[in-house]
Amino acid sequence: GDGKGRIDFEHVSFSYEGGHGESVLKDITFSCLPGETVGIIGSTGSGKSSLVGLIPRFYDATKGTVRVDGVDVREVDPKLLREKMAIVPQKTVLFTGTVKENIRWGKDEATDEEMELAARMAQAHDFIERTPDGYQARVGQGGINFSGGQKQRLSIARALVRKPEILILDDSTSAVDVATETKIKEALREYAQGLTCLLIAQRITSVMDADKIVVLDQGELVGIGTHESLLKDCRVYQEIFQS
Ligand code: DUT
Repeated sequence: GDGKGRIDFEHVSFSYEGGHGESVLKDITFSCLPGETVGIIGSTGSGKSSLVGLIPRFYDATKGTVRVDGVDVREVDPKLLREKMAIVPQKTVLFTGTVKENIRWGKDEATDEEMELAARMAQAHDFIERTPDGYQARVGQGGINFSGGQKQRLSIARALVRKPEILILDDSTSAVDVATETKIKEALREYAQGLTCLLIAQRITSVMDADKIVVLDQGELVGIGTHESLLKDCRVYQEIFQS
């Protein structure tokens, strides 16, 4: 397609500076086409977070090339690069302030309508409305007055209000129940068409309806394809499925 939000990994290897020199990612090649939802699955330490961290240039590849919209990310100012994307980290970061301030963080010009649509897509609108002060409710330090799953949904709303071309969810629905997670994915499909979405997950149910799934094992890409094809011919995927 000619849409924006294409990502290419070309023979990418990566090791952390000051690490043990060991490759955390080994010769990874795959593409996310504009508008695709790509799942990334693999056991803990397999390199999932490191892989997506190369896209906004939290780190740069040791070997190989990462491209966004065809351009080598090393040739792009990280600030400009990050304007195209929204990343929901594993650990949600909320600050003391209102729910509204937390969702609009980094996008102060967003209207109330835009904020509410983002919250609806993230399945956060209903629980926000149920609190006495709604969007004006105070978020305690570190978000202590919200559950883990609610905090994750607020972080997803914060990402969506930025209307990114690329959305990276790093295990951001781990504390959200499967039914609610499904609703989030359906809302994204309906309202955020054309959005390229990378979905890191531990649970197969989180990624099984993705356009394709990348399976990592100790830094190596050991499978890529749909749920059905991986169940047939990727041993690591079968093992995750059975566990
Ligand atoms: N690693 C470091 N330094 C870091 C982060 C990670 O050395 O700052 C190592 C730990 C691990 C490998 O890189 O051996 C891959 O870690 P990553 O966090 O990318 O793996 P993951 O698949 O995202 O693990 P998890 O599911 O536990 O988040």
